[in-house]
Amino acid sequence: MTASPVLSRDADGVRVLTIDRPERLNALDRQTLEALDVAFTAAEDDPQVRVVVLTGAGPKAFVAGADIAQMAALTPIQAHEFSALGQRLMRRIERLPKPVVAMVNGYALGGGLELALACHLRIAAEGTRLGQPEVGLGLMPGFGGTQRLLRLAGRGAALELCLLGAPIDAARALQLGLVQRVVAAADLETATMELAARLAAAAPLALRGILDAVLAGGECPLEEGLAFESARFGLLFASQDMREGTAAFLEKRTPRFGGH
Ligand code: DAK
Repeated sequence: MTASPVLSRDADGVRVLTIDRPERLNALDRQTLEALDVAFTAAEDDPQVRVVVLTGAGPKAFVAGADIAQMAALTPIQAHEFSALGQRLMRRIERLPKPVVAMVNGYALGGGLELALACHLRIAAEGTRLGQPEVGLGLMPGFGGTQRLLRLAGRGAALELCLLGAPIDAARALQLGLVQRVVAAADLETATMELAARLAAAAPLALRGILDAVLAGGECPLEEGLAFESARFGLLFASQDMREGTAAFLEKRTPRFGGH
């Protein structure tokens, strides 16, 4: 049996998934996309998992893109299937009812940036370079990059990144809102795990409501988004965690959320 290209470890409600192809700068081949799909499905199904952190093995790259060597040999039908597999994975991540944090530890290019953009939050190391260089290969983003860049950073930034294909540095990515935080490479893991621990201690049903409402709001008119938010807000009043959170505030103590 060959080893999975995705490593998984758990720590206090946080599942850390590591794409483990450092010799290929963690490029996404079919096997890796399939393994990620399995890993995210398992994380969703496991009630012990409250937060997922996604990263790449080695010091150089988060993910340097789709695997160009594998992609170059695809027929149009296979390319369509490859794109569908990738897009399904990105959608699964984006729709995961638990926060997913991308720990971007180096190059996030092409499919790698698209993967990071599908996560809910991104924290990047200084020195990271992010971009959509597909145009240089005679291609265009195929895992949702045009759409998620547009929604996150606006039309100008999406067109700049995709049309020119030139990578940007972490500081510019922060300025564009593509990443939420930039830290020194040596501090990346600690900073990410602190963020993840904070999310793991929060009320899971409240997080889920927020994730669902923000995602839905990006895809529908304001009136529908507001109605969705009200419905989900009301639903939280049926949760024990809402009772616990408000009681803890009034009793001046730290709440303990059980996810019910
Ligand atoms: N795929 C395959 N191998 C890769 C790779 C990639 N994306 N990126 C790097 N590698 C391999 C290199 O070939 C090299 O292998 P060896 O030569 O050692 O055998 C090894 O990883 C180390 O890389 P380098 O030697 O190149 O390392 P450097 O530090 O010199 O350069 C680099 C790092 C990131 C600047 C460079 O490796 C690079 O430019 N990599 C390619 C980046 C890129 O163009 N990424 C975008 C890929 S295209 C679609 C669906 C999805 C997509 C498209 C269509 N549909 C089917 C519709 C998505 C496309 C993409 O993501």
